[in-house]
Amino acid sequence: MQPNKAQSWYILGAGAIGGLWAHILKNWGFEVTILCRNEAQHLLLQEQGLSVTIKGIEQTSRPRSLFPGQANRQHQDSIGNLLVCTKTYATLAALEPWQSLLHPQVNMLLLQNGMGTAQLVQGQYPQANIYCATTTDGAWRQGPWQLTRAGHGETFMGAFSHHLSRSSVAEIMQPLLAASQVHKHELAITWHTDIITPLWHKLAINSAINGLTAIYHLTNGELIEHSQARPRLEQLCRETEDVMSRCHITPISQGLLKQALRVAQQTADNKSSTLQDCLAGRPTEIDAINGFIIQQGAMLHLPCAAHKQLIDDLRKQYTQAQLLL
Ligand code: KPL
Repeated sequence: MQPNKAQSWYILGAGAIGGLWAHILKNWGFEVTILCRNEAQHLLLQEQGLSVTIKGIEQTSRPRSLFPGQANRQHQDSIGNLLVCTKTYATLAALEPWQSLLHPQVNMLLLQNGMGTAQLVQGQYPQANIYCATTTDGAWRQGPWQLTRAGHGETFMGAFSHHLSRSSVAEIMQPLLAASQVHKHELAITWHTDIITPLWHKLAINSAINGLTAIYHLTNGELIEHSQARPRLEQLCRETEDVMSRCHITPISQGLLKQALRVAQQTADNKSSTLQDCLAGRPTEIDAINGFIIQQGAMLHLPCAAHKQLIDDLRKQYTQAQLLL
């Protein structure tokens, strides 16, 4: 039997986007529980609440939270619906402490950058009902449990697991989608019957922008005219489009290069998430972005030289930075 408490959501990886969803879902009347990494995080959240600044106005919500190994966990219901917003590379490790609480047929909604993680999660949790989402919403963390909403975009979600129907809206997602219909201005979520297409399109744009901004230390806008980065961006776009077409992915309207430049322009003052990761000394998600394209290309005997060079350059730079610390 599938868990059906559609009004109750657990959130793993409550950083900027996960925190934003926790706050909004709580305001919409859902029962929200944040899965914290440790007791200190949990205590801080319970003490100060989750503060979100939207259009200059700060609001605080008070979602429930849990931390691994909590004494009263045996009285805890199993986790039926889980929104996962962790960094891609940290997903399996982040799920691990909660494994015993996950309902075998847990509904997992992965809202993350890049691609490839859903396959890994499905491998580890074969009975899980996996859904994926991709968003153009923006948010950033000001501090622990404090975040600011940046851009207002749109979110597509759809079924990933082979055993799920893609065409009809999953019953479990109906309350979420219905609430979003009413509060579109807060979070605009739409069901997509072929989620792989928007996931690929977002990945393609990120693969053109993110790594290069980190290598040359540029804001997204500075990338557009940069004498060294721009030709590399164009080559990345050509290679990605080759892979996409051989994988039978619907092409991006007006072409990837035009779209990537448009997004770079629209987010001109942003530091990409990859540059932010590099500056903070965190691992990047580049393996789930450019690495995924290289992997798909390899299966089709496409070399993806520009993507490989990008990962090499980033790795060298990142390792050097680590050595200098
Ligand atoms: O999604 C992004 C990211 O930084 O990961 C872009 C679209 C490049 C905006 O910064």
